[in-house]
Order: sequence, then structure tokens, then C-alpha cells
Amino acid sequence: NRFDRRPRQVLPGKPTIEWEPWGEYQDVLLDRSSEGIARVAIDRPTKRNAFRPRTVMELCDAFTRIRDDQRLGVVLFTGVGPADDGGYAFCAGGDQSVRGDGGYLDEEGLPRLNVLDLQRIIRSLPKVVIALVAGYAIGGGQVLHLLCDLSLAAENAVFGQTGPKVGSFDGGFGAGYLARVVGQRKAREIWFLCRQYGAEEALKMGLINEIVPLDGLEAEGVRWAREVLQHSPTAIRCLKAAFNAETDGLAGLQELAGQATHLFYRTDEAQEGRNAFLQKRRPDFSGSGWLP
Ligand code: S0N
Repeated sequence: NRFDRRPRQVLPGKPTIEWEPWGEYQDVLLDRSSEGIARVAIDRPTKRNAFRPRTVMELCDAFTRIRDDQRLGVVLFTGVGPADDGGYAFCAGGDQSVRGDGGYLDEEGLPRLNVLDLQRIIRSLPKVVIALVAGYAIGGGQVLHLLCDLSLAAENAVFGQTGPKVGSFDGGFGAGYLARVVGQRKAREIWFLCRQYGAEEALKMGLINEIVPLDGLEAEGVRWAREVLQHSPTAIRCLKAAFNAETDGLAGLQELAGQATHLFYRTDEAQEGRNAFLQKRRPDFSGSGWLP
């Protein structure tokens, strides 16, 4: 039973927060704290935290549970390390050992592209997601890192794409949003040359927010999370939707408009519409005014 393995060390360094284990998964560790912070970690260090369909399903479940817990405002997303050979990874992308002829095979042999579901969940989560990158963030792992709102990297972090080498590519957020973040030239370089970039280069190109010593990575993530949590949840969820709307087309607008609807429901004006319907009378919006 994985619950017996508590307390769980995800990254090196002294914990600066009390984690409560939350949920039982095979490939993922999920914890939360009474301070409003959750921690999601891919737990496949022997595979450099590469994801198989099960990993992605568990991550989707973990992020959905976080979305539904109104006490939680910030998520730290990371990968368990070090592996037995001393290697670290945030995530090395799709697990090539379960890659069939039509995608990554689940335990029933069905080929899946389910990492795209996870990308959308992280992107539209109305909370702040902070990537903590120790070691490799490669391939689909680099894209997952990119989709987090903020990114803190340990000095040993390495970023890169391998698609054109291993026969895959991410033409969605992995290309378009990467170009928004680092610019068209750099994004094309990253994908066409398949080079690896250290933390300093990543900082220079705007891929990450800050470089942190490995031993202090989680502590710094907690520090950033605590700062975010001092601020207005509504302002932050609307800002996240607004940042997404700038790049995500109608899906982004849907999110931003959804935040407006969310706020509108809480007004007397919207509630008058609902009440009038239920009371089978004409609504009276005269108290609302047509403000400038
Ligand atoms: C990460 C690298 C650079 C680390 O190198 P290092 O430290 O030298 O370690 P290794 O000895 O290479 O690895 C240690 C062990 O881990 C295994 N391993 C590492 N990465 C993977 C992986 N991705 N899949 C399976 N196993 C992995 C190694 O095999 C080794 O184990 P042993 O010793 O038992 O062999 C280096 O490991 C590396 O380059 N890894 C591969 C990176 C890669 O190419 N990833 C895949 C890229 N493609 C994707 O991510 C697909 C994206 C995707 O899923 C997608 C995108 C858009 C639309 C749809 C999809 C979709 O398909 O769903």
C-alpha cells in the first residue's frame, strides 16, 4: 500500500510545509496542505518520469480533484527524483516503451493521445500551477512544463524537444504556445535541431521564471505559492483566463467569458432573472441601471 510509504520525499531538501497525502495512484503522488497548496508529482523516476496512458489518466484525476477543492489555490507540479542511478527529471515525455503503431498503448492495448486532455486541464485550471523542474523536461514533458503558469528550475534542469528524432511532434500548444513564449525563431530552433538547453539558457529565452538550487526547489515553490495565496482568488482566476484568451482562440474566450458569467451569477441582477422565472413573473431589472 503506497499510503504506508509516508512521509513521501518528492524532491531533495528539507520540507518547509506539512503535506497531507491525498489519493492513491500508481504513477503519481498527490499531496495537499492546509495552507491551500497541492503538490502533484510524476512518480516514475526509473523512466525519467516519462508518462504512459495510466500516468496521464491519474494526472487528469489529480488535477480535477484539485480544481474541485475550493481550499486549494496553487499547485506545485513536479517529478520524483533522484532515480536510483542519480538522474532527475520533471518528465521525459511519452513512454516510448508502450508506444504502439497508433499512439501510446494503455493496459488494454488501446492507443491513446490522452496527454492532450491533461494539457487542457492544466491550461484552464482556475488556479495557479507552478512547475518545479529538476533535471530533464523533454518532449511532451517540456510541453507540460510550458503549460504551467510559472516555472522554477533547479540548476540541473535541462529542456528540449526530441520529436523529429523519435518520430513525434506537438503541433498544438507545444509549437504555437512555445513560439509565443520564446519567439518564432527560438521555437523553430528548439524543434528543428532537437538540442538540449540548460537552466541559464532557459531563463534567457523566457522559458522559466527563476533558477533555484536543487535542494531549495520545493521550498522556493512553496514560497511563491504562499505569495500568490495572499492575493484575490477572483482576480487571479480572471487574469489566468485573460492570459489564455490572448492565445487560445475561442476556447480561451470561452474561459474568460465563463469567468464573467461566474461573477454575474453573484449579482442581484442575475438572481432577479432566476427568481422571476421560478416565481412565474416578469423580471424587474429596474434596480440595475445602465452604468456608463
Ligand atoms: C530524458 C533523457 C535525455 C535522459 O537521458 P539520461 O539521463 O542519459 O537517461 P537515460 O539512460 O536515457 O534514461 C534513463 C532510463 O529512462 C528511460 N527513459 C527515458 N525517457 C524515456 C521515455 N520517454 N520513454 C521511455 N523510457 C524512457 C530510459 O530508457 C532509461 O531506462 P533503461 O535504462 O531501462 O533503458 C533521455 O532519456 C531521453 O532522451 N529520453 C527520451 C525523450 C523522448 O524522446 N521523449 C518522447 C518525446 N515524444 C513525446 O513526448 C510525445 C508527445 C506526445 O505524447 C503527444 C504530443 C502531441 C500530441 C499527442 C501526443 C501523444 O502521443 O499523446
